[in-house]
Amino acid sequence: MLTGCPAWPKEFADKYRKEGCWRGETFGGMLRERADKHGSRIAITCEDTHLSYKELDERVDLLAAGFLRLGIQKEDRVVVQLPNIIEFFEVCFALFRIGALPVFALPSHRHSEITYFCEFSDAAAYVIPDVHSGFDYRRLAREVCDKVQGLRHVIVAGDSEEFKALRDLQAGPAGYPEVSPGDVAFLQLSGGSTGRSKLIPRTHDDYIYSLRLSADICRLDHDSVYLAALPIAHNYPLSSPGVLGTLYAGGRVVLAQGSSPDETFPLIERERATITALVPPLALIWLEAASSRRNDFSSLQVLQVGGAKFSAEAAGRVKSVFGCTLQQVYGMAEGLVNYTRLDDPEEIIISTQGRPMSPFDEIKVVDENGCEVEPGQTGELLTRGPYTIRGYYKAEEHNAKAFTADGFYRTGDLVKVNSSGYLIVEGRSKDQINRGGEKVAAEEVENHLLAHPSVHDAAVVSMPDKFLGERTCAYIIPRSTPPAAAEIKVFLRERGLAAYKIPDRVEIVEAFPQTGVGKVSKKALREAIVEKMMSAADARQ
Ligand code: AMP
Ligand code: DBH
Repeated sequence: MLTGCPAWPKEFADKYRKEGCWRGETFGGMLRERADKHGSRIAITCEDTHLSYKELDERVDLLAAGFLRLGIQKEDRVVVQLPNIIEFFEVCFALFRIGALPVFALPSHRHSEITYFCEFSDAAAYVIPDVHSGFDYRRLAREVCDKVQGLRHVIVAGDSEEFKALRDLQAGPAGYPEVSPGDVAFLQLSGGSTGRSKLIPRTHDDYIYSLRLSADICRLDHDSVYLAALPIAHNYPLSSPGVLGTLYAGGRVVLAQGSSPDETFPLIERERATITALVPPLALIWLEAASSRRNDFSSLQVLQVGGAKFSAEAAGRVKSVFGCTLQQVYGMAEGLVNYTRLDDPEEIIISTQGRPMSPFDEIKVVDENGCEVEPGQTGELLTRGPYTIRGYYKAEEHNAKAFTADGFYRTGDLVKVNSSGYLIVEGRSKDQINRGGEKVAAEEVENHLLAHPSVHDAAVVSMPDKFLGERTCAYIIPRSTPPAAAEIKVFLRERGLAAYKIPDRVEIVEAFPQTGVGKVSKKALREAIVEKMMSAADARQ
């Protein structure tokens, strides 16, 4: 394993192999096999381009050789920040094939996040599009290069300006370093609960197992068409079953450029999509839009909703509006994924977040003292299993807290388990805001706020929101002259923070409420903002 990545203890690794979870496949090999078997079938559709498995495999070979020639080696980290374009697959599979590791940044990340990923992972290269959604990533790359000394290459899909163009990297046949199924394949990001995102090492063996199970549970096969409406670098559209699960099953991935009904509904119709994945706020928009349009959704068999809690009320409308099965998905980039099954009773599909996908997933629900609660009671979910990591990358101190001594990951989610073993997510104990599926670590934003000259102290909490589920509210104690909310937002943006982390609301206070032991009471702050919102609503009536 890559240095800094805690491995599964031998007895567990042996068991997962013996039980047939880990079958010794690698991503490089998987694509080759699909190309040999399905050759001319279309793997990926992006606008008017259709790429077959064979073509994808050939392009990956050329690029893998190009990466090697550039000096990218096995175990080198490469920060990949690509949107839903074909190059995402070419780059990732080429890196997989030579044993180099993509670090999956999201298109919404800005220089604060990217600089950190490059520095922390000691990245050899950074891969970007030229311009996407009106944002010029080459500008971002310049800022990153100014800060990160060790970054050797910036590679651009499209017009590269002073950087290297992806299309110029291709090289002739090369011998590849040997890649083992137990090797780390890439570093995925956690939503973060303490400060910055943690990096999550996933191996070929463990991740491919999760793809196989996901594809099976979602009944994917050659005829499946997965519409990728969410950014595919995120673990959910990447793997549950997502784009990689679809390729595993030999199906076809259709890349949408945006997630709005205008961009996606005609694609579902034209490409005859059979399955797609949404976060709850988007599902609400789709539900609303679908009832007033005449699009043909008859190809759609499964509509997945996950990433944040989906209300039972909205869940109950999916079947009649789209004429397909709803599947709730509760997962995490650290591993464990829960699904409602396609043939589950309606009641289960509407009111639970599913059950673990593997019979080898172990789950425990514990109270604050770490003792298991009575069945049906709410507590924190702990989990361990064949595709759940045993520790974050280079995070020894944090790992000691985030995992139990016997290797269970502390999810920070408050859940209860019903009598059939299905999970219901009730809340969260970690200091994170779930903004419609986008996770915001309170501490990360607080640290940025504290850098403002007028800010004495800061506390970021969630406030309820009908549409996103939660939004962020930053409470600030000023030093002297209180800063204006707009000024705070501009300040954070200029520090290069992704837009979804900029507080939706800023409240200036003189002091924070405290808990019995004198800690900031975020609970009291959350209650205060709810009260304020309610009295403002009353005043309007
Ligand atoms: P991340 O750390 O970004 O991988 O986000 C994983 C977290 O998202 C989980 O630990 C949950 O807090 C949350 N989450 C994911 N899916 C759901 C869901 N269906 N319902 C409620 N929370 C969810
Ligand atoms: O929110 C998530 O991180 C998530 C949701 C659903 C996830 O990682 C997954 C499925 O795999």
